Amino acid sequence: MKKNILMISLMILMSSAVFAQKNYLEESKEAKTKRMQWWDDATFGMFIHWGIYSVPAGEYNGKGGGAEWIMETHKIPTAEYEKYAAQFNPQQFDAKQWVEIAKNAGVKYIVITSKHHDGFSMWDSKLTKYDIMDASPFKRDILKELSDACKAGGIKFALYHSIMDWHQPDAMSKGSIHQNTVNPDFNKYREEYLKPQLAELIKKYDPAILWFDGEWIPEWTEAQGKDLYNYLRNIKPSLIINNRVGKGRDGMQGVKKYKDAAGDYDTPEQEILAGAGQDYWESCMTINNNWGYVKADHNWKSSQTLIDNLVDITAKGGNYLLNVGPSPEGLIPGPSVERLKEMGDWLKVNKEAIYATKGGKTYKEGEHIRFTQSNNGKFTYAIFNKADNNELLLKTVQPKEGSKIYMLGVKEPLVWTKKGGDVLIKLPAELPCKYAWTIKMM
Ligand code: H79
Repeated sequence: MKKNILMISLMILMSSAVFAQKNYLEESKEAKTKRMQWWDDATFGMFIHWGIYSVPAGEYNGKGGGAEWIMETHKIPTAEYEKYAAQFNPQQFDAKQWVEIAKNAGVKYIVITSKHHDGFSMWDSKLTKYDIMDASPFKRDILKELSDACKAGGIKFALYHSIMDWHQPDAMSKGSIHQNTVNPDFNKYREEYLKPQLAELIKKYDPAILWFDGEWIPEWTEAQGKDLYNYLRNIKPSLIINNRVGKGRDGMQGVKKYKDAAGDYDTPEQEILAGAGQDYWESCMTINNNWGYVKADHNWKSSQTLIDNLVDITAKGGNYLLNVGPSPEGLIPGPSVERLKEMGDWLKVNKEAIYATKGGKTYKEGEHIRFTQSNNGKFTYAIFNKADNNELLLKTVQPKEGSKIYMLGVKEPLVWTKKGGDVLIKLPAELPCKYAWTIKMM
């Protein structure tokens, strides 16, 4: 009898140890909504692609091509590529300045590369010598400096991390040219390198988001993605994780291929969804042609395009993750800074129509008008980027009978009249900003 009780209590003890790992894949909708709230309200983030690939800056042996992919583009042998680590010495890196730039842009979160596909770790990892502290002369904890500056500046700090790794022998994917082992053991890489490195990152830098990439290699499976998702949220329950943790991404459009795919949000890359998204989603886009720093890339998007993108994405219920690629000296390129500043100036006037808003079913009218709604549903915002004859004609969304309507950044209410079934709004003689303007109505 006594023996039986002992056995039963032992079994209960063992099973509770097993179930101490919570299954976050079965999170309720309410819990997810709560966890995602800050992210949903943030709307605008800054992506930073920075690593030792900024040293070659898009050129190898006199030939152009490749940025953060340069190792693959030019089939650079591992031993040769490693030499860039010894040259990476960004003396002008100033985390506070980067955060200032982000804040002036109106950015609410930063996602920086802790490790890209090249496998170089941008922090002092106990698991490798191929990292910024052991292999570079810089000897500074970049991620700590940046995460501290973010915390001080009220900006969320997040990390991009590549599952694919061209440097770890056990991670060598089928068909990879960076084959430096005979029998790669992917499970070993996963259990003894990838997961412990991520645990290290969470412990040291407390990221709000983990942004995975490089999940398309054949060794990575949806089951491994779900396992990783759960592993990470058990370490930090409030963590937000993108959909590239698993295999659910459907091409560059980045939306879920199947319903129970792992990850909290979809990740269209270099494109914006054609209509309002069904799930949480974020468009990541470059500000010129490349993610990583490329000396010869001067193809900067105009401030008009960047603001139009932000408005379009917001109206469709998504977030905009806009990238910068800092130089090997540690500077965010001037043309990026200028454009970000223009966005920030625009947001100072129009922020109410962007942050903490919902995209609507009616998210646009024609090519020049987009609609957003305040989270509480009280206000509708019509954002337009073409102001002809000092008037605006609205056909689809109308103000409440007898209500006052305003332009953000202008004190006096605007005069409006019904014209047939449409609404004609007289615009102020002087507009409060460049690029696009917002009508606020009930
Ligand atoms: O980090 C930046 C790029 O280096 C990285 N993602 C951004 C954020 C990137 N990696 N690859 N690509 C961009 C393009 C790769 C596309 C493909 Fe595919 C991978 C084509 C086939 C495999 C996309 C994913 C389409 C199918 C799976």
